[in-house]
Amino acid sequence: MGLSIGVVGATGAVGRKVIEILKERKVPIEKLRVFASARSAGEKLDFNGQEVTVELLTEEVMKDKFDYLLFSAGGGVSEKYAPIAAEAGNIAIDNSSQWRMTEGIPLVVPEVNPHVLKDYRGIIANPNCSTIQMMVALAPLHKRYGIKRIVVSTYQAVSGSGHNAIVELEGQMRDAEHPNQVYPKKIAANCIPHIDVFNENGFTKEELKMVYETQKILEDNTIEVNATTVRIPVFYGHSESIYLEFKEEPDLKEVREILENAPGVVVLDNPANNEYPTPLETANTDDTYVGRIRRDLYNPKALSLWVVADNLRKGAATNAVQIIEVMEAMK
Ligand code: A2P
Ligand code: 11C
Repeated sequence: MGLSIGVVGATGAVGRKVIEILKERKVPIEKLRVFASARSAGEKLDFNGQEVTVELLTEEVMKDKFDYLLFSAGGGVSEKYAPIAAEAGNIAIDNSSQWRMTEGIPLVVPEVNPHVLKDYRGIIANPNCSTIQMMVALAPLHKRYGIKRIVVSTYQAVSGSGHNAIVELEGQMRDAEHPNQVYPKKIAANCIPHIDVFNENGFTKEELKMVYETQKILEDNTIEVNATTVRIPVFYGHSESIYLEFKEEPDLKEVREILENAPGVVVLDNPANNEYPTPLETANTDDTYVGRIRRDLYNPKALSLWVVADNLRKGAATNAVQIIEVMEAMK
């Protein structure tokens, strides 16, 4: 028997990717239902060559029986509907930030902490895209050397802000006068050090997500994270410049070996041949790419890395679909 799966926010940038990846990874689906707002209810989406009609999201439909519901319709929708789905006995995998830091709700990167899913039902949180790729790359190094401090700057694609942001960048690339509605400033030919809202401590919510989600996933609240998150005029793929201080001195050769053997990681690091990951070259794949691996000039216990992944795939949809795969494998 196949699975009964529902996608909430199915017409959005992540929702569409979820449907694509369910098909690509051959998740055994018996019934797929797709939900969105009144704006697009009634529209047809393609799944495996079959038309699926977008249904209006209501409290009642969330009480139907699903093996998995995948939410990517924003925090407000997840706040209201994921508990209704969970209460009805469904597993709700939520892509928003709504439930990530709630105690008792697992925050999962399947390559890193699948153990928290054992015997669990209810709401499961998918981490923020910038956190996911950082965890895939850093968790194996943390295991070996113990991370003390992370200083990270991100270079994030506009697709992280949803479909309207993709349209905004396209518009401004054609016509510099195209107005900015999603971002506070023009994004074409620019970079904006402002993702999500500012907190009173001067960090943005996106930056604080990277701090607290990292500590929750690695189960270590002593890890210090300092993040600066920046939007750049790239469509798909987030990049991160990461400086890491360890408790133990890392061996550079061993670091490469650990990363080469880490699940979900591809090392692309041969500067002499201009080999390092870029978002344009790695987008549309599910791996997390690591390059520019180098020791700090002053601190022998510190390294720098460059990490790139497709934010809609590994950073969102693929990670959510992998959670289904891991849970099915645990049955
Ligand atoms: P809709 O197409 O009906 O607006 P994105 O992040 O790319 O902007 O996509 C957001 C997704 O979330 C879309 O599928 C959108 O549906 C859906 N969505 C937004 N608000 C609601 C809501 N109140 N109820 C159901 N779906 C919603
Ligand atoms: C971005 N990281 O690129 C955001 C998108 O908490 O899931 C995802 C926001 C979140 O803008």
